[in-house]
Amino acid sequence: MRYLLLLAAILGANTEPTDKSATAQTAALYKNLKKLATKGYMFGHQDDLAYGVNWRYEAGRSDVKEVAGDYPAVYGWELGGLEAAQEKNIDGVPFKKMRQYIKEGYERGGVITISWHARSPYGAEKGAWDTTHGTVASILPGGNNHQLYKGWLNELAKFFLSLKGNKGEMIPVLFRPYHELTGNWFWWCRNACTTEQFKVLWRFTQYYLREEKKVHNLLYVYNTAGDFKTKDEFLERYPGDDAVDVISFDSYQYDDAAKSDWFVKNTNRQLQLMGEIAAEKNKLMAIGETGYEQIPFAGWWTETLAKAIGGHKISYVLVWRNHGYNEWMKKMHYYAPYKDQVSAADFVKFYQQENTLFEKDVAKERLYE
Ligand code: BMA
Repeated sequence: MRYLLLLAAILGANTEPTDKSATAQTAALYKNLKKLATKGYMFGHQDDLAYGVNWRYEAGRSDVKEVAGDYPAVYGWELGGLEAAQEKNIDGVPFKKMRQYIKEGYERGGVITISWHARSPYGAEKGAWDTTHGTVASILPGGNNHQLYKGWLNELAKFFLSLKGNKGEMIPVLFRPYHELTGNWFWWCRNACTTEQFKVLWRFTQYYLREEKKVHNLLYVYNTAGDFKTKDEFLERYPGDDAVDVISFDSYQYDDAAKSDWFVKNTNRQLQLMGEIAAEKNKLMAIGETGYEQIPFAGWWTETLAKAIGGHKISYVLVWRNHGYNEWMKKMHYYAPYKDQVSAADFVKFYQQENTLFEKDVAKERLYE
């Protein structure tokens, strides 16, 4: 009996977020997401309420809703550009509108996650994709861009603190800074800074937002690229159990899903590895980003994605944005189906699966109470 109580105490102890001063709603969200992960996984979509393949900024619209009859459970938003006090983010979404969309999703009971493609102070053109200038070293304490970096964080803090629900409470956010950190394409990636520098960057950022700016409505999401092969690789730049609430990776389908089972097998294997880490550390886990651009395989949702996740207890999976035709890429760029898209019927089946959760499902859970 004594051992059982002890065990319960140890297991129970970890239903609190790492921020000991987290707002009541943020702490409730963390606790409820842990419970929810035993029942199923939430479906998320980047920029869902702002635009879709054939429309932009039309109130109430959502490609996901127009196919499945329900909004996604998780809404992804992107802050790139906010650090430079821009009015619109790198994908043209005005921050003013974004704030409103965040509030709408939250008030309906959905969950908000935010990424940040911050531009390097050296990379006027390449922005977040500038990997050659030692940006991280320059923005850490003692570096010549450190004051500038604090200015960026001031902008972020202002934004996070401005996210308020109808009762004036702060809206909780799953913040996923410095994502795909094991890759080689962003200035915070493995090829652009040392392991130690990365950890200091993470911990300084968190310290500054929490302690200096009093931002207490964030759960922190650690996010690697889809390239890790071992638990050690996944954890190489992990900044500490006291600094991370959710562990995750991003992984996309690049080969032909109709012919290849690589994505299913690889995602399965990675969820197995990440699942072991999540169990050891008692953390939530998620697929931060995924997708198959233009979803050319009609059965991708039930035949590929659902199978790739299998029985793994993830909190959510988020697919990337429905930009539509992208002038710069010279191709269609979208990851969720829209009305009459080739995978739309299969998406409805995916929606109907017992363990996929959309907004109506999570609204019932009252995640913030
Ligand atoms: C990428 C693409 C880009 C976009 C960036 C940040 O995957 O969608 O068009 O600018 O994400 O959202």
